[in-house]
Amino acid sequence: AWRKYTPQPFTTQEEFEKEIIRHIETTLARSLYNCDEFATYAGTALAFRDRLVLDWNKTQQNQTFADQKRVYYLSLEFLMGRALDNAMLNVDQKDVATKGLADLGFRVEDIIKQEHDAALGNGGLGRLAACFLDSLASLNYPAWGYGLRYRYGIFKQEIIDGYQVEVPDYWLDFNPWEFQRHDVTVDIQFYGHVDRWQDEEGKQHTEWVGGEIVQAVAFDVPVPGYKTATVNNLRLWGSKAASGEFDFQKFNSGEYESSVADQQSAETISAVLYPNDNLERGKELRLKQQYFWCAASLYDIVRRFKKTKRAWKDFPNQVAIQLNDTHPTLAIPELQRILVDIEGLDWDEAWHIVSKTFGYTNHTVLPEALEKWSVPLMQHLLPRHLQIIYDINLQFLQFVERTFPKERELLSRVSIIEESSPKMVRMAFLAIIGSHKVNGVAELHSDLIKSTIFKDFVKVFGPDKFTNVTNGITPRRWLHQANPRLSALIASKLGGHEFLKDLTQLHKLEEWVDDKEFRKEFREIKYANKVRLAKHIKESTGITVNPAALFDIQVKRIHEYKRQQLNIFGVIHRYLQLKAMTPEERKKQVPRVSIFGGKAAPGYWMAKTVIHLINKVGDVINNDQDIGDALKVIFLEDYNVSKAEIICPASDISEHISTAGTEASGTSNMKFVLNGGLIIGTCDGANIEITREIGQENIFLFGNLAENVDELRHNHVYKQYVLDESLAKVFDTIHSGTFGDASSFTALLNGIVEHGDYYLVSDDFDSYIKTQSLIDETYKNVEEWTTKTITSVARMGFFTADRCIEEYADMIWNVEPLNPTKEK
Ligand code: 26Q
Repeated sequence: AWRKYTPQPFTTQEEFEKEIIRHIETTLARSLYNCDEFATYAGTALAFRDRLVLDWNKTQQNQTFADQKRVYYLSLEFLMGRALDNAMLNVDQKDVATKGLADLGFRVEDIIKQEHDAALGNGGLGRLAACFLDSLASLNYPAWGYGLRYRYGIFKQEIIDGYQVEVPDYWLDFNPWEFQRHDVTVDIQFYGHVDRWQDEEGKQHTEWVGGEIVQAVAFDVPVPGYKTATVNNLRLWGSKAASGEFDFQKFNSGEYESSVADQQSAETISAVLYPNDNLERGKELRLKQQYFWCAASLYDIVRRFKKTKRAWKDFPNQVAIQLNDTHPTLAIPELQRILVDIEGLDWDEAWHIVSKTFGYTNHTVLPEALEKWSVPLMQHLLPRHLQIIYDINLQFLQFVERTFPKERELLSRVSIIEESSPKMVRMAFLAIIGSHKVNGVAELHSDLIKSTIFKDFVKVFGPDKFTNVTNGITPRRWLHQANPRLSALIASKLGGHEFLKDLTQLHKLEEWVDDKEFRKEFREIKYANKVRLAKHIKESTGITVNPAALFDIQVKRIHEYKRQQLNIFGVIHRYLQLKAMTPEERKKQVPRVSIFGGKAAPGYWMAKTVIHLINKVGDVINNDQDIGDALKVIFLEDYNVSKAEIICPASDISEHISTAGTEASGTSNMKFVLNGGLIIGTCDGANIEITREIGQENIFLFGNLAENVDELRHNHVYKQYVLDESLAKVFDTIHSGTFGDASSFTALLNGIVEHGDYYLVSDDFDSYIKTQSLIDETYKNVEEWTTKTITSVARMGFFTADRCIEEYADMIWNVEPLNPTKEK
């Protein structure tokens, strides 16, 4: 029996103020007379943390007591952003905090800004994990996240002379949101060798004897749900030297330096997030990170299961483990090793348990992003796991051979081991074989993986093993927190904020689409959000932009497949057209601000060239007296979650223009539309489903379709190709040195003109600029634009992460929510 929960409030504003002051004076030992914004942030965070912690403890106790199936979400990335604003809103006490802080002489926005983003991720995959945690808690699922506690998150990006410069992101100076669990540690081994022996009864035993031991220490982060007492746990593992006999002896025997070096080498494992997004690069330390985190998490999960004293065959009824991409795939051979080598189960029994426990989510079809590890490296670092992988493969290939006896080539195609030199372990194949369900993240993507990279596995396992769960976003952070005025306006029409927990209710907004007052307020909110972004642009770049201009935004990791180059070529084309006009004609054009943001992987030279080009083009256009407000080009440095919260509510148009078939889903497309912006996009990823939901009259689609990509690529290589005339003019302008030393950009242009234009920029250019003109025309009609944006918001209910989580829970995890109990 459970009662509906209303979060425990700070009874009064005075009580809240008292709590802040108590923390500042005692916990932080600071005098109120020199209490700056940072100390006030710290005091406020600690006051709210206190509110979460009691519910957190109770949730964990409740989940243990209920003893039902739990979900474990394994992700190497959790892009959480800031926690304080989210905590205030989830416990529904932001108004009290705002008033209390005002009373103490501070503005709540200034206090919230003091917090450092938790930036433990690269982009979409990491942010998806964070949205899922929010939904899991908000829907009361018993769920834990497991990740790594990186000392350095994704680097901070500075733009210096138009170039990206990476600065380390040390974020742990003061982090009130984590609790180190000194009592929760796991020793993790690496290297070493494998022993085999037979006992008296003739039973075979296998034991991996490690060479290096590193200790994993748990750091727990509370994850509050929205207006519920459920506070789930995100457990991040930090690495440190194991404090064994050995090190102690080393230390005492005068090998001080080498003992310190061991310490540092152990701490290196969780030191830094790899900054590649959609690219893998076979580095030993990355593999060490993966094993360290998988082994610690599984030890923890198995320990928790063993406390229930259930039989092993019950394991998959108690535990669902979701693999966020292939990064945690080693969890599969690790669980098999625990069950066979340590717990003494026979192979088949163990494998049955393993393959019922895991689910695998694929996030990419790009070949360069598919993880492969060299066999020699794995042999060296994880000798027992390599044996287990070979045994899994043997069993699997024997099964394939029995089922398809006539198809010899099929065996090498589906083998976990790629017969290259050196041999490679294909992690995606291992993940498929070791899981009971495999899902893609949008319909097109889920179809594509079935017909391309995993085609043979559909044949081997049948189509039911493969499914789709289209991504979603949490409306709490991406509407209520990022755009409080729009959230309040919607609430005023829908009878409160309930829609934030059932986003399909948004459809009722369509009843208001013709309401004059509503439309006016809706537009005013968009304008105010653009003013807020314009202010941020002024502060960070010194450039003044006109908030009445059309804000055209593309923010995401910089990658050739996402085609920021197409966007900037389009900007140059616009500039050339404006230059060719008379001042009178120019005045009649819709003024535009083209805004870019995003990080390039530090070793991704072409992506860095694109950033450089955007900045150089901006320098020229922004300082051209002829152009004035007609066109501005902005590169916002250090795009991250907290900046996205300012950016997403401020778009008129956002760009999601990947080569068709390359962007698995995209999630920022959803954030922009939910905040009343329209999209220019290709028929790719979730854009297709967004179109289906909001109506094709409300989205600006352009470009070639995924089904034609192969043929177009082929044509570039084997047929005479004439470059689109407008694009040729753009290239001539770059070549002429208009944007500085042209040689900086030759590789970028040659990739298109001479080397096959792999991402089909030239094929889509004409369609792109025509669609941009259509956008200008449409924007001139304020009423038409308003109708499109309101209608789109009303139809975005499908894209809540809550819907995703319910789909995972039903189709993949088979778990039920556990409603919180709360004593008054
Ligand atoms: C792999 C090996 C070694 C080092 C790094 C990596 C690595 C790291 C991050 C590989 C891939 C990633 C990130 C991928 C990613 O963010 N994919 C995005 O996932 C989103 C959520 O599903 C989708 O919306 C995007 O379309 C997809 O690009």
